[in-house]
Amino acid sequence: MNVTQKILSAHLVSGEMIPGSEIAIHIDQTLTQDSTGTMAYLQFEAMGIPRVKTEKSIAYIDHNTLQTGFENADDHKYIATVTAKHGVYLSKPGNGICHQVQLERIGKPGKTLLGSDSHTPTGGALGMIAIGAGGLDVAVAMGGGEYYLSCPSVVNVHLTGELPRGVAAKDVILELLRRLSVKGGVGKVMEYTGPGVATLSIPERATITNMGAELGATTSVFPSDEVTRAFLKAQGREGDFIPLCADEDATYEETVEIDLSSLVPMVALPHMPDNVKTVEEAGQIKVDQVCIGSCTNSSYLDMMRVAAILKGKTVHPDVSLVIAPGSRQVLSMLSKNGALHDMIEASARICETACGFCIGMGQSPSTNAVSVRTNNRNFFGRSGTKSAGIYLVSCETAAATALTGVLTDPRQVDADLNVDMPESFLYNDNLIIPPVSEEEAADAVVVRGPNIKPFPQASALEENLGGKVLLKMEDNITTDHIMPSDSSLLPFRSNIPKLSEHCLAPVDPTFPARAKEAGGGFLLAGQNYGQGSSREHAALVPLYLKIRGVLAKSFARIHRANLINNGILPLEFVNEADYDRFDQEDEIALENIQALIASGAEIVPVLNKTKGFAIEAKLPLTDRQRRMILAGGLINLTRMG
Ligand code: MIC
Ligand code: SF4
Repeated sequence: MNVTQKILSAHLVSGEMIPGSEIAIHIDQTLTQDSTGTMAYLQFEAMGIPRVKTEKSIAYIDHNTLQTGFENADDHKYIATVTAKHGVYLSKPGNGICHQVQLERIGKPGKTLLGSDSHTPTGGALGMIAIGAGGLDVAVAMGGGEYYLSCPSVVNVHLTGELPRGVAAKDVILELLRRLSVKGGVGKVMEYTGPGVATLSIPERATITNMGAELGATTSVFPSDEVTRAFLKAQGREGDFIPLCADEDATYEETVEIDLSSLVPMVALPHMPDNVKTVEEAGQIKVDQVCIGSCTNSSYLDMMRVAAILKGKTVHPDVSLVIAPGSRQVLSMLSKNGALHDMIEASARICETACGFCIGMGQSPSTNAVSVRTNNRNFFGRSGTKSAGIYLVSCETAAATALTGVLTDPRQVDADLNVDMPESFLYNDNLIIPPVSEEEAADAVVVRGPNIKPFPQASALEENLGGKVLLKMEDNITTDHIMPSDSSLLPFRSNIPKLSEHCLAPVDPTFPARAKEAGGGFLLAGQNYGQGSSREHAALVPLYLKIRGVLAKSFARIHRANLINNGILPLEFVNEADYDRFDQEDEIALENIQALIASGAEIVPVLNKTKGFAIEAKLPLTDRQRRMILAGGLINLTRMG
C-alpha cells in the first residue's frame, strides 16, 4: 500500500477503497479558523451535541484579526466561549496561522485531520491525511460523525535530486501547477516519494502540501521519516512520531517525475496560481510591494532565509516590504536570535502573526500596483485592490526582489542561505487555552454579539424547479468571486443577509440586486466552478438568494460538497458544448426533478424554455447525497436521523 491507502484504510468506516467511489472515514483531529469557525460552531450548536468526540479539536483565531469595529472581536469572543463549553481547544489571536501552528504543535503522523480551511492539507507534511472541508462537515466530524469523500486516486510525485541554492520548495509546487493546472489534482491525492523527499525539511514539505490545494487536490502527503522525527523532537513531541512510508511494491494511479536539481525560481502571474513562468522568462517587472508570510511561506526556515538576504541592506525606495511571520513561535525565535532586527533595519514593516495581507486584511496595494507575494492565491481582487496584480513567488525571490525593486532571481543574491533546522524550537503553548471540564461546561456561558445572525436553512426539494439564468460565468470562477472576503466583508461571516449584498459582485455588481428581485434562479458556469476557499458562505449566501442550482462544466471538490450540504443542485453538462446554447436571462426548468432524483436518475433533462430546447445534465449523487438534496441539506438530513 502507499501512505494514502495505509492511513485511509486504517480510518475507513464504510465504502470500498476504489477511486471514485464514496468512502467514509473517521476523523481524529479537527481545526477551524475564525472566518469559517463562527458558522461551524453555530452549526455544531444546532446539532445539539454537548461535547466534541475527536482526539483533539482546536479553534484558531488568525484570519479576522484586524479589529476595526466590534464585529471581529465579538466573533472572537463567541468562538472562545463556545469552544470552551464544548471541549475544543482555542489558539488565541497572536499565536499564529492555523496551519503553521497545527504543524508545530498539534499534527501527528498517521492521523486524520479535517479543517474548515482549504489549506488544511498543509498537515500532510507530517504524514497525515489532512483535508479541507466546509464548516458543516467539520461540525459533524467534531460531533463524532464520519467524513464522506470520493475515494481519491493517488498520484506518485517522485522526487529525485536536491534543490539548488536559491531554488525553494515553493518552486516545486509552482512547477507542478505549471504542469498540471488548477484543476489537475481534482479527485487525487498527491503523494511524494523518492530519494528527493529526505532532502526536504518539514517546513519545505509543508509549503508543497499547502499549495497542493491550488491543484484542486483532495490532499497531499509526505511519508513520515527521520526528518519528521527530528522536527517533532525539536518541538518537544518525539512521542508523537511514528514511521510511515509506502511499501516497496506500492502502486499508484499516475506518476509525475520531478528532478529537484533541475528546477529554477518560478513565479505565478496574475490572476491564477497556475499562470506560471520562470522568473527569468517573466523578466524584470518593476515592483511596488513585496509581502512575505501566509500559511505557505512563514516558517522559521523561510524567515531566516529572508533575514539572511536582507541583512545589512535596505529595501528599494519604491518598494513597501511587509513581513508577517507565521506563528508566535517563529516570531519569538526571530526576535531572540536577532533576525527580526535585520528585517527591521532593512526597512521591513512587521505585521502580526496572522493571515493578514493574504486575505486582504490590510496591506492592500496601490492602484495598478505590482505586488510580489509568498502566499498561495493571486485571485482577482483578493488583495483588496482590484486593479493590482499579485505575483506568487518563494521567500527567497520575494526578499531579493524587495532589495532591487524589480522581479529578481534570488540565485544572483550574495547571502548565505544555509539555515540549520534548530535542535529545539522555542515552544510554549500558553496561547492555547484548554476547554473547561465536563462538569463546568453546563454552567459555561456562550457570548453572542449582535453581529451573529441566524444562518439560512434549505427546505425539502420541490417537485419542479424553475427560474432564470441569473449569471453566465467563465471557467475557474473562485469562491473569492462568489463570496468576496476582504477586510470590509470578513467581519460579516456570521451575517449572511449582509454578505448577500456582495455575492458574485466581482463578476457582475448588479447580480445581488437582480437575484433578490427575481426571487432566485440558476447560475451558469464553466470548468472548475468554486475553486479556492472552503468557505461555506459561497453556498449559504446563494441559498439565501434562493439559487436552486448551478449548471456548470465541472465543479471544485469542496464547493460541490458545500452546495449539496445546503440543498443546492450541482448540475454538470453531459455535453460541454451545450454551455454555449444558454444565455443569461434564459428561463430554465427542471420538471419532476424531485421524482427523478428520488428514483436515482443520474442524468436529468434541463429545459431552456426561452429558446425551446432541452439538454441533459449529470447529477451523480451518492445515496447519502441524494437523501441530503431531497431533505434540503445536511442539517435537515441529520435531524431526520
Ligand atoms: C483562503 O485562503 O481563501 C481562506 C480565507 O483561508 C479560506 C477560508 C475562508 O474563506 O475563510 C480557505 O482557504 O478555505
Ligand atoms: Fe490564511 Fe491565506 Fe493561508 Fe488562507 S491561504 S489560511 S487566508 S494565510
